[in-house]
Amino acid sequence: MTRGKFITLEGIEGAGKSTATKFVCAWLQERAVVVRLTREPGGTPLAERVRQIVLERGTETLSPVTETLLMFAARALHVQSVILPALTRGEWVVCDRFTDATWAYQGSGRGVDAGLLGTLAAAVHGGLEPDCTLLFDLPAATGLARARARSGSGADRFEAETVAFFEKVRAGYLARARAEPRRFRVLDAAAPLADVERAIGSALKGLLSQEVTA
Ligand code: Z5A
Repeated sequence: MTRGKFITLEGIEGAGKSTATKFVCAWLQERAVVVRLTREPGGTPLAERVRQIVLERGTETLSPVTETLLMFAARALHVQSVILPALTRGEWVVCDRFTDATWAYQGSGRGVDAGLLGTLAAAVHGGLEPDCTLLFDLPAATGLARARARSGSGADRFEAETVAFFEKVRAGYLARARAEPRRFRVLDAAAPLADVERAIGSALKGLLSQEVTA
């Protein structure tokens, strides 16, 4: 059995990932690919509970390191019980965020030490990296305006952050994309949806043809 492909979608708040995941899954299913759609933080019942903890605006402050540990705790559950089993069965896993989000948000955004992030990533999913990462790139002000128009006053802990914070996160993502150009496909997420979907289709075509020629 050939291992499935692991596709991740990344970007700042309001970049359009959730909208795009539906398009990605439909595009693959039309070509007879068995797809498992999932997300981070979350993807298992326990990891979804961790998600609630990191998103809610509670009375207790989460330090950047605590936030990082919670992201990796959720990821450890998710990798072991959802992602690896699905890939081994030959399914393609489409995941709304993965470890690049931790590098961008906790690393570039919050200033968590890169050595710690590398150690945790190796311990939690050493040997597993996405085959393709679609990075939805757009100015932070545009993404935040979209997200806030949708959420109204119910903003979560991240939606409540400043434009300056999200610009740091965006810069972190772009630096990762520059460092790994073969894995990343950077998409102009400020473009009209039809253009974004065309660019996604072109990235997926490339991935599917690798599968056929492998
Ligand atoms: N987080 C972290 O810090 N560290 C980690 O390791 C991980 C996550 C894994 C998860 O919250 C938070 O966890 C996340 C980072 C942090 N917070 N932030 N920021 P989430 O999943 O609730 O938040 P999100 O991932 O940012 O989702 P989102 O706000 O729903 O954004 P989105 O999925 O990218 O956008 P969308 O919902 O598809 O689109 C937003 C709106 O824009 C919507 O009304 C669309 O109809 C519209 N849209 C989409 N595309 C377009 C185009 N092309 N043109 C115009 N309008 C568009």
